Amino acid sequence: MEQRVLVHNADVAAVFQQIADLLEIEGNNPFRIRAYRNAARMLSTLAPSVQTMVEENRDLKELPGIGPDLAGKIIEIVATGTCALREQLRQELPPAIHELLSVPGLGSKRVKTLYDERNIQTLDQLARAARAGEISTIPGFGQRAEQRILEAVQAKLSKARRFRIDMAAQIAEALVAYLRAGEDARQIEIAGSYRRRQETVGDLDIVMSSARPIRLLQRFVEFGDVAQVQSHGTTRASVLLRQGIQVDARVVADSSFGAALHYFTGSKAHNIAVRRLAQAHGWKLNEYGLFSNERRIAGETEASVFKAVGLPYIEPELRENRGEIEAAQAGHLPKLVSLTDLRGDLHAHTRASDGKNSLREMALEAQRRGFAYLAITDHSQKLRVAHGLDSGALAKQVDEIDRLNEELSGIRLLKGIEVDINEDGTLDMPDAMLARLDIVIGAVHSKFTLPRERQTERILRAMDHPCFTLLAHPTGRMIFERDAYEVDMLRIIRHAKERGCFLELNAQPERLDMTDTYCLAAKREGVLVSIGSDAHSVFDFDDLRFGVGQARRGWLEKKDVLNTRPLGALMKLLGRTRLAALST
Ligand code: DGT
Ligand code: CA
Ligand code: CA
Repeated sequence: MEQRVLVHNADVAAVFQQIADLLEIEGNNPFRIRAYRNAARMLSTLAPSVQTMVEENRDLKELPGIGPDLAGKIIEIVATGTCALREQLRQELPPAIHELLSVPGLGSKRVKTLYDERNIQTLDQLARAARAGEISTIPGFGQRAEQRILEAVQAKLSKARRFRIDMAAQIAEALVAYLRAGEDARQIEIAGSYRRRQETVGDLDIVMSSARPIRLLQRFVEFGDVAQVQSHGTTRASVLLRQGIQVDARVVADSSFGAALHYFTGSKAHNIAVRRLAQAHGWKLNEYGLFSNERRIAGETEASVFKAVGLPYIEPELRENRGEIEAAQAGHLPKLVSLTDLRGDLHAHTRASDGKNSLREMALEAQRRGFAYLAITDHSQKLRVAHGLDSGALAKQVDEIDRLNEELSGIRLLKGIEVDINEDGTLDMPDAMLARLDIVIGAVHSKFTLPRERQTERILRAMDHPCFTLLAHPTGRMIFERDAYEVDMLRIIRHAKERGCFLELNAQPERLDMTDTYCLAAKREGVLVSIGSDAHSVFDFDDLRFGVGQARRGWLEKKDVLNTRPLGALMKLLGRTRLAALST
């Protein structure tokens, strides 16, 4: 049974208003524009529902100002939620220009002027022009208008912003601790993209159960970081924190907690797929539970919901409708790697290059954390900004590592380097020095703009070096700052397989490079992934958890991750690289 989607008169009015705006930006016939505006105004105050009128086959031309053309549009909007004309106009104009209309104080006339006079098409361009004082010089704008536009557009831009997982984690953890201290919450989980460990989140979604929801939500809106309370009811509330991130909170009864947690964890695509399974039984699944008619058959835990629709528990990181439902049905869900599976870390820096701590401090911290091994991989000399090591300095460090290894118990320091891959694919360190090391991490730190073919060849040639073990941050992307360089990752993954070397999943939250999909590709091709902290201080080992989150999104299991191996097995694998290279 199709559920009837409610289309309010205001929804139809909004489509007409937008058509009028877009026609006006385009400089269309004023009479036509006015017809849409008048119809929008009429609809926004009309008592009878046009949706009902359409369903009852009533004649829409009875309505004031509605001729055959607009009547047809209303029918189209009621049926589809939009209409062909609006979609066509959206395509003809610069794709982002309708965003400008959403800036308070900017009507279509002003947007058209900004477009005609200064070719402003996006919110970013508008903010830049306002900051540069270019708006106040346009007739009809003036300095006050410019200031108001700047403020409005900045507020808008910050709303559209996403936040890195590490920033979200800080806030989420503080908020959860604060809510727990209030003792009104029985269960608390941050759901949404955060729980699915996406590398960035749009907002935070918090799901709680409580017998005292009103007191709990009162405490929530009084959280110290709240800058603005956007809504505050008896079962839900939304706040904007001073960091610019929004938090949505919902409180349900314990009997609904699992269903609510599942619903608000998403992803939406996953939810839709699970709901379809429920519907196949004639059941209804929503945030309150799984229902057969009015009877709740599951919902207290997520596992109960999955079980009722015939599935084993599916980890949040897998819930993207990327095959997890089918894998669950077939009993082929991966057993995802966890932080405690990691036996050590293969990428760390010391004060010898650009790290903040000494070799000894890094070693002691790794020991304290129970690592079986830590690879010391400072930069090579080509990376001047990082005070990279030349062959002599590295030889000195290698001796120091030998001494420390004799002194320390329970942990083995591996001798390594994060060596620059030169433009021609050679490595920035003499072969004789590389041959003395346990691990050679190659990295691209320059010439990011080489054409795809050359960038790929550069990396493949580096992997051909018999000492090459591991490719650091394979695509070079920095979240929000720098795109990945152009490179053929599938060829690189396959070449790594051929050469017996490995790929890094760099755990720094600004990198998280490789992405989840590349992790999955590496797994499929049988290439082990090293989750490396790339620590530049003793605190950075904490970043490993973000790397593990990304690895889990990429379906990686313990066996797919290089640094889950005990020391002995690891050393064999690292040695095999060389043998594979030498045998070809
Ligand atoms: P974000 O915040 O953009 O990083 O991504 P999410 O996944 O956290 O999305 P959000 O905050 O809009 O909504 C949280 C979850 O709520 C989402 O993952 C799934 C669920 N949800 C939201 N809207 C819908 C919907 O229209 N249908 C269904 N089935 N689920 C929805
Ligand atoms: Ca969210
Ligand atoms: Ca949300």
